[in-house]
Amino acid sequence: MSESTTAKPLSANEGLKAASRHLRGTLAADFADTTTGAISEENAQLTKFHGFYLQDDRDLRNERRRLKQEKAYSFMLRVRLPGGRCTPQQWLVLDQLADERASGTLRLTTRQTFQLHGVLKGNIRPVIRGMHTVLLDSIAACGDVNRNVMAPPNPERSAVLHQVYEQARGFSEFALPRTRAYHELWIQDELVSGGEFRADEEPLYGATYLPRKFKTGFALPPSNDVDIFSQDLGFIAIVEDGKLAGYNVCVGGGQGMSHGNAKTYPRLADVIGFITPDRVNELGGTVIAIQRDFGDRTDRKHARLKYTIDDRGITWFVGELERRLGWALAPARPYAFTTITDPLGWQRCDDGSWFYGLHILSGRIKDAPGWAMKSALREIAQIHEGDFRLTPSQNLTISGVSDARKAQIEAILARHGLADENARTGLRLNALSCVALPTCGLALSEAERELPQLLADLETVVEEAGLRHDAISIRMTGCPNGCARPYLAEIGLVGRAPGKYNLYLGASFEGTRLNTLVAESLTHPQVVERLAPLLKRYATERTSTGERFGDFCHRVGAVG
Ligand code: SRM
Ligand code: SF4
Repeated sequence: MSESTTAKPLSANEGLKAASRHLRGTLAADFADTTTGAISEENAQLTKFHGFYLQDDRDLRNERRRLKQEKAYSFMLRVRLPGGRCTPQQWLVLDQLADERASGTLRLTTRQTFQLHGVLKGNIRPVIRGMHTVLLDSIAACGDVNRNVMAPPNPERSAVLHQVYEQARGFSEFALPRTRAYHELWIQDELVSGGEFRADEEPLYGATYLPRKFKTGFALPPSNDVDIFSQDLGFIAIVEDGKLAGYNVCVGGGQGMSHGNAKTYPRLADVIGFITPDRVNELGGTVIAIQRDFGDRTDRKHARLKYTIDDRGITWFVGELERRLGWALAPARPYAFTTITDPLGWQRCDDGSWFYGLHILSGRIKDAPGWAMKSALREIAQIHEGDFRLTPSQNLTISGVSDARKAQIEAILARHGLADENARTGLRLNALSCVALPTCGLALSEAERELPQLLADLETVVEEAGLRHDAISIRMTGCPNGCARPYLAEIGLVGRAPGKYNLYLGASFEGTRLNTLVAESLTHPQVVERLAPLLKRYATERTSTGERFGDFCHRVGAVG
């Protein structure tokens, strides 16, 4: 299938996928083995396609090594949740599974879904079966396939929003792998070790799936809440005369890079033209097929669509796309993004109902003394008649609330110490961080656990400078892979080593311009030292036209 023209050997994962009998590998036997909490390296690659990763608690590594025990293995499981929508019933099941079968917390991700951490090997099946009872799954939440499809969670419950969401959900279904391995292994128990293998058809992916992960998002201007230019494939809804006319298509976005490897870089997607809504699946499927056939299967650090496009050129890509489609894209239509921020607090919708946007720092849902987020949301789920929408900024929208229920929800939030969650500084409300330590095997530094103190330190500066109500985006990750999309933040902090961060400045607030590296390996105090004078200058020297911090950094030469 691959037309990739290189003599280099294929990466190890390619052989693995090919031999996996459509993602079955020896998973059945591995999960039957109760002598270890781990699975084989090969199977650990395959479980990603099923939505879960082998991890170990890195806080416990030294102690376990000292005691000559195996690492504290467990799994992170990611739910597939197109557009981030879930029902109260689904919420309650995940809440319970987190308590009974995982680490007791839920984590909202930057792609609008849930992660459970600390799922022991023996709990994988019960968790997946529990999810299955409320029609949730984790298929293709990770792996070399189209991942969780993003869609705007927040704006009005309008007909257009609904259409865009349905289109995103439809595309998620369309681009799912067709293998029955997930159901056989985790739900039906049909395939025991060595059992008969029934060949599956994978018309879109073939036997070796994609060279690398693939990400799709739908945006509805003026909000770029899904960070559309960071997606491999983006659909920007164009509304004319109050109706959905179609989508501008963009391709080749991505964030991941590696320190010290100039061949890897974050890239903004290119807008390549306009299509009508009925052509979304056909176009999206064709983009995926081109990446399947031309993506670099020899080097996983060079295997995303962004590199395929940069290696061959966008003109080649559009030509190949239109050749396969048999029709040409129309010229892109005008659109404008003005924000990425989630609306917080109560908002009235077109249909007369309300939604409540709730800020949740780093998307971590847990209970702490005086701050019982998990219990509060459980209670809300027990009385809620609408749905929940997870946002790309790791926040939550409680959507479809009637006048009668508003006061009840407010009372629950207040009783659990959450009345003022949205009354934070503009910096905190626009902060994201990735999970990083202790679970992420790739973390070079802390992120989620470091962010609260960093924000507290910067908030002192922000308050003194009179910037409390100014939205400034700050995103922190524990390594350069870019899971909190740090290269699209006005202030980006990227882990370099334990306690050390690279500082990036100057992205546009609405996610249309990447930031620039301005300092390497700063400690936490050095980050504050470096940002404090700049924030103070911003307070007094910004233009009177609402100049954003990222734009200010460019104008005053703070960015290279
Ligand atoms: Fe990510 C790998 C967490 C969004 C780029 N990401 C990982 C892993 C699975 C680590 C691993 O491979 O062992 C992390 C698990 C940590 C943990 O303990 O939970 C992880 N990524 C996350 C999440 C949970 C961050 C968060 O705090 O919310 C996000 C889950 C999204 C989801 O629900 O599907 C998450 N990851 C992203 C994003 C943002 C996005 O997609 O909008 C990116 C940048 C966009 C992109 O893909 O270019 C991202 N993650 C990566 C990469 C680098 C990919 C690359 O092309 O270089 C890796 C490493 C890899 O794939 O080798 C990675
Ligand atoms: Fe892990 Fe790096 Fe992603 Fe953070 S950015 S979750 S440290 S892979």
